[in-house]
Amino acid sequence: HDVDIPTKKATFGMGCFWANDSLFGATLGVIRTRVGYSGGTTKNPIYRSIGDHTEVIELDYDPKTVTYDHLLEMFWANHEYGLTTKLKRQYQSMILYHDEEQRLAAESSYKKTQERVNEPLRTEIAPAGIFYPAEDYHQKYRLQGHKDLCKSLGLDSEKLQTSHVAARLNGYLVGMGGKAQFEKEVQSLGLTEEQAAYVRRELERNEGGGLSC
Ligand code: MHO
Repeated sequence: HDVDIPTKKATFGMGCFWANDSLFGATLGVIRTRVGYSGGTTKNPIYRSIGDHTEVIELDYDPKTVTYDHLLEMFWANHEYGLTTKLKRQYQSMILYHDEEQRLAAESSYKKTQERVNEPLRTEIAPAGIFYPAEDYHQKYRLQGHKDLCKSLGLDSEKLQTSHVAARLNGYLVGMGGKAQFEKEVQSLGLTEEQAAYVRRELERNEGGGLSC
């Protein structure tokens, strides 16, 4: 691990996991991200044979910097969960909790959201079970579109799931997090001048553009 502080896990299904990887990767307090399949019962799912699993994102977050409640707010604000949209199981809205505290917070945020939107929600709340990491090419998907940058960062299969800087850049490159936050922490990311300039340019080009999949 390139950032070694105590973290907790959070797991969410919020549609296509590429977008959520970028959204949370640029969120302060999120240390590492990885995408995968969970929430089902079939063995060893892969992208082309996902079984009854769902695309989810797994976060390692620093609870001193970002609260689970804040992550839940981001969950509700950034995907489809109402009855009006018919979703495949692959894109099921889902909160997989890791302890009792997360379960209570998830259930209470669900109630609040239901009162606000005043329609039944499709969101499933369940204990986190086995998480199957997705194939390498799905990890930090937006970052991997920048081959030279990836090469210069020395990202291997393991680092695609454990690198803090990879999580951050995967967000910044598509405009998540924003320029002000990037400038505040760019020193601590350990980038070369050239890498920083490249990311800054992409960030400026994409900021405000929103997420797409
Ligand atoms: N539209 C994309 C979705 C990818 S996703 C990780 C595709 O069909 O490839 O579900």
